[in-house]
Amino acid sequence: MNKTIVAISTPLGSGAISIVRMSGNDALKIAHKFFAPLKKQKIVARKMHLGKFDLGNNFEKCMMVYFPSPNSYTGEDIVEFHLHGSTALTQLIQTKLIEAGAVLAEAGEFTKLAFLNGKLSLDEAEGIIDEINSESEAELRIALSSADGKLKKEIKEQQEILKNVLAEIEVGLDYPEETEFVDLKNSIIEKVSQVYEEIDKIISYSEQTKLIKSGVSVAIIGKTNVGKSSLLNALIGEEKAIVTDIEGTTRDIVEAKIDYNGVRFNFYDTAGIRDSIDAVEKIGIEKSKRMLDIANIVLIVLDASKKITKEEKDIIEKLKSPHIFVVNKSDKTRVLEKQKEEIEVSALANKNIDILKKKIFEKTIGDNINFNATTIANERQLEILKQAKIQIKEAMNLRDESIEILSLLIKKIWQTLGKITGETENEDIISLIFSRFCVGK
Ligand SMILES: Nc1nc2c(ncn2[C@@H]2O[C@H](COP(=O)(O)OP(=O)(O)OP(=O)(O)O)[C@@H](O)[C@H]2O)c(=O)[nH]1
Ligand SMILES: [Mg+2]
Repeated sequence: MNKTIVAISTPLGSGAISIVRMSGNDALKIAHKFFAPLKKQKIVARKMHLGKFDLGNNFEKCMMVYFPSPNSYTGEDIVEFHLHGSTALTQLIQTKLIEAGAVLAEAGEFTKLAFLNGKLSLDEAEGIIDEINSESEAELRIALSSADGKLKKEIKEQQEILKNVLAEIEVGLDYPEETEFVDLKNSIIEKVSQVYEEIDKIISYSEQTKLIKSGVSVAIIGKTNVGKSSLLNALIGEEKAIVTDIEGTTRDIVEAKIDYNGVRFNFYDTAGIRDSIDAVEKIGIEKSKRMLDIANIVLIVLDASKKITKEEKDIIEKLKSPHIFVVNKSDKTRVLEKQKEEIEVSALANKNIDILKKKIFEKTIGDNINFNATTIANERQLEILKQAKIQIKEAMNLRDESIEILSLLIKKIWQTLGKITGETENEDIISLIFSRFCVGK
């Protein structure tokens, strides 16, 4: 039996308006139990009706709109109530609708229905999730290009190439006496290599995209008192971290974010590294060392007025992530030895901070962002593409195998790619994807 679902589709809290939405066969019938247009006119499709919602003892004056199937977001009948923005009111109305037969929607259920009814492809749906969750401008632009179904189109093209290859093989096997198998194999492998190139390109753009979406994490590491906290404050243009001339001022990680060229950068100011006997400071120093491995880039802060120490050399040796040497306190007389690819700054005098930001951008994101490239919506899709890439590589090395084995592998690649367009995907994964939505979307 087809159920009618209901949810509050706007964030909870007070605001100008809130929307409660129903989708399903009974949406209009349930709506009629409570809502009557002020002028008693008939409900017309896709038109806002001003009316009264019967709450039992009193009425809520609100707007109602009806989208009949199939021309709605979910493809089913949809009714929306546009109410005054109050949590108590929207919850009361939702309860009334449930009492009258609607069922509370699960997270992402509206968009899941849209997918199941052919209104959206899987990657368009995932793009919508990201759009809702995006925090920076770059993130939003990527989500929009994905919501546009660009990735799906691109992957479909590749699937099409593979399908044609499979057809070619079929014909070859049906007419073996007329087929030159060596030529056939060469031609297959050439086409599969083209698919490889395409997938590889998408993967490398996606790695950039991933960084943009998660935000770039930048760890500020160094000895005590070199000016790490001062540098954090200069980078974000705000006095967020405590600065003193006492060694060991920062004990825990101080986090701050900025938007630079449309990308989110998360800075982590850490406890200065030294041999400390203080138990709390020791924990902080352990955290700092861990940041060395997990950050996308590390700023190694050194004091221009002092010679490099053994502790600092030890930190530098352990570095795995990309890094930049930041020589701070450049307003003082230089004593420090020259470092590789260093940037001289003065956190105190705000000198060269912009140059440092630019350098961080270049070393993590690259020269520029390719917004028009086909991008990947999320980790799941990226994993699928990487899996497909391995399978294609395998196929390309199968020159000596029989054509039947090659054909089996190409079918497998085709199915792997189908997990992105949703064509070969199973129920479980689809449910998992839609559970990432909030209820009401
Ligand atoms: N002359 C000069 N002094 C600076 C500069 N940057 C920071 N300082 C001073 O250096 C001292 C230490 O600065 P902090 O930013 O607290 O240093 P930190 O590395 O965070 O220190 P810990 O948290 O103790 O590890 C303070 O007195 C700052 O005013 C600079 O560019 N030039
Ligand atoms: Mg500090």
